[in-house]
Amino acid sequence: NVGNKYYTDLIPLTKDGFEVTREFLHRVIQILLDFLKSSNDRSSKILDFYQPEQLKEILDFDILAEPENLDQLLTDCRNTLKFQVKTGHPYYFNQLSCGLDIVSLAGEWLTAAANTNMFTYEIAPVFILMEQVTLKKMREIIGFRDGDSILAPGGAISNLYAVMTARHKMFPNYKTQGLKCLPQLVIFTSDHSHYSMKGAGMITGLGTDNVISVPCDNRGKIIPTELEKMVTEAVARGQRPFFVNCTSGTTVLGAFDPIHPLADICQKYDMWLHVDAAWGGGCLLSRKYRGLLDGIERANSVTWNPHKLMGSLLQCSTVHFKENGLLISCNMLSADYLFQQDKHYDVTYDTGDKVIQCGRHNDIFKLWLMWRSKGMTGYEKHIDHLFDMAHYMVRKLKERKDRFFLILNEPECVNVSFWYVPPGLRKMPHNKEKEIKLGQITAKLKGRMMDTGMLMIGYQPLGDTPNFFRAIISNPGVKEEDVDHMLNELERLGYD
Ligand code: ABU
Repeated sequence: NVGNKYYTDLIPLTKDGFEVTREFLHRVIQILLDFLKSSNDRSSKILDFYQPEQLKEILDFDILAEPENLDQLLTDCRNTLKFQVKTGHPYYFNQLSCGLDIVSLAGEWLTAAANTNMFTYEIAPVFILMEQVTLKKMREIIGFRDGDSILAPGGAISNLYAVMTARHKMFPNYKTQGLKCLPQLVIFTSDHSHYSMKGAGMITGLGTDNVISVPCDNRGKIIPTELEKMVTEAVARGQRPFFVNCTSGTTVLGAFDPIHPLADICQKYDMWLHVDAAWGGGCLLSRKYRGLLDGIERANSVTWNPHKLMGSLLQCSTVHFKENGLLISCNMLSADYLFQQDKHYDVTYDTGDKVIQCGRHNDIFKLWLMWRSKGMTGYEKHIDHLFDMAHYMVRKLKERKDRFFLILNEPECVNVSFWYVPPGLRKMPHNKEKEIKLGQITAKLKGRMMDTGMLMIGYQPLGDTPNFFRAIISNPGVKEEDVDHMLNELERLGYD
């Protein structure tokens, strides 16, 4: 019975506290197992939605002067999960990261228990080696023979590393002299690419005006001839184009930019080619879909987030460089309290000086363990299944074409974008006015979805296209009947 006990009864504060500790953690695990069970129970809700002010009334967030007992902490744990969205639920299609892999979860528990920092081999020997082997494997899959990689806190930071490293390669004096030694550098990226490219321009001192958006075709893919035109215009303005971002799997439509033509342009104008495959990188594991990233081996750097298509637990983002040595020379600050050069082991295994943060979370164990559990063949099946489900959904939407309107008839990835068309608009010809109405209905339906809690799909506008739904199929537990549920539920919620 832990009811009347306090944190002071747990190890390490109490010498004989192991039994209370065991009981307390068993109860936490029971709460966690209940959460996992309901996350996979199709009759249970994904969320109990409350407005922020209501939730503040329901939950007690106060941190008091006096300690709460362990029973209260268990109630806090249960309530926390009760009001959390179940992102592993098969009816959750809301973000690029859906699902909850149990092996990856086991890795994350043990990662928390090991509670180490990834900056030195000294305190994370197994995890450092695991990271090296896994990242090398990813580079081989990309097609980089040598190179270097690092795990970063999210794809935006991975993309930032790519910009910083490119600048360092071309202008190494920047590290000591700062902006004054640079010409006006310019980044090019498609107008469907992730907003983190603008962020990288802002953070690196280029300014967002110097992150130039290149138009896309009607499938959301960058138009290489437009890129070349804009590069020559920038040169004529006296600017220095130095970085092209090619997106492999855009956030909204899931489009893949053509890598070879962009690589040719980069070669011609001496620019760094970065492939942001944060979303689409997982396709490299499937023989059927790897071709979507044809030419990726020509990139100088690649972002690839295993927490997206590969389904590793959040967060797990990687960035890979073709040239070895650049990461360390770009970021090294040689803090000698951590990175002593006279340690009694090979200090090239210390990763901490390759990164801009000091403390770095261990994001490798959950990925490595999950990958071991599947092997290459299991991962290929995982990716192929996601695409099968997306293709199934597109077929079903086409069968109900009086009630749904596909934004892209043949999406390239597992993003399926569409409007739900309510009864009152079905006879109206498709024009801008109708699109505006459909956009308003989309936001309204999302509200109903969240209030009833049996479905979650994201929505957004894109350029001058008003709000539409973007369903993401990245939970390998999704089956055909779950896709049927999604469409039926949309029709039920949008009956009027
Ligand atoms: N690029 C971060 C993930 C965004 C999304 O889930 O839609």
